Amino acid sequence: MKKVLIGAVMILVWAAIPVNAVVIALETSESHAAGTPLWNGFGIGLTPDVGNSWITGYVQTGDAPVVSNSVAYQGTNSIYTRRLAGGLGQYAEIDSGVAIDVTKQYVVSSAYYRPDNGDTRHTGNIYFDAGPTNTSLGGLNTNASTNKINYMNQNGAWIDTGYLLSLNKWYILKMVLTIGVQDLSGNYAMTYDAFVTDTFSGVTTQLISNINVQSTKNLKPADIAYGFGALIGPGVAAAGSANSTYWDNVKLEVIPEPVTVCMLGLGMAGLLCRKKA
Ligand SMILES: [Ca+2]
Repeated sequence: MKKVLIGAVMILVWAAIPVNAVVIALETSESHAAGTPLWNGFGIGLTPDVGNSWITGYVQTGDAPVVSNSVAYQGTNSIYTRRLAGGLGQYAEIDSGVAIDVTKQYVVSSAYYRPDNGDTRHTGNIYFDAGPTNTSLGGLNTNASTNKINYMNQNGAWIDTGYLLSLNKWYILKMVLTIGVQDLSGNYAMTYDAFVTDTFSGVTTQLISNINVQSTKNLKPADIAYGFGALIGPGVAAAGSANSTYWDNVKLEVIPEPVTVCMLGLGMAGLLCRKKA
């Protein structure tokens, strides 16, 4: 009888243990009274649950989005944005006030609801931006004709993802931001992934992966010092009608570097005994 030891293999396993994201800006709307505008038109905004402030968006009529108790994803309040026919949007931005760490990933998310309320159009936009000038880097919105989600590509154009949204239903829109290499001007390129969760079924769908932001909008030193923001608001209204959307749990998070541990494993790949005839 001859025994043949085929192999005993030492296996080194490197495992990245996921770490919970750290919230750097959050608005649940629960601590503000219904009817309160997110900002007062003079540059003074509500203080969110976590983060620096709500500030004026780059397109607005002087009327801010307001806290509403009509419908909510969690609690009793959310944020209502409405754009009148021929009017400009009610945009507002939540800022973290936390400088960007270019070695980390960031997450921008919000619950999003399109009401069946008699308005003929229900398009909301959520962008991520950085720095004091509210320059949108990328984002998601709803195509007003097809009711499908669009993303912003590297040329600033809206591209159909094919994901169809229903009215009177909360979805969670999420974008994961990855900071890339530094260019010769000292600015950083960025890419982003986007996801949507149907809160009724609980199913999360990846919409896009590794989309470049516009190179002309690469992160500049002033943007990095100021930090990321999440800008929400309504899309364009239809002629003769308005456009309504609700938002809840608008959130910015930073993902800490994963804790990498080395686990030493001794694996016996096989011990084969062979009997010689
Ligand atoms: Ca809420």
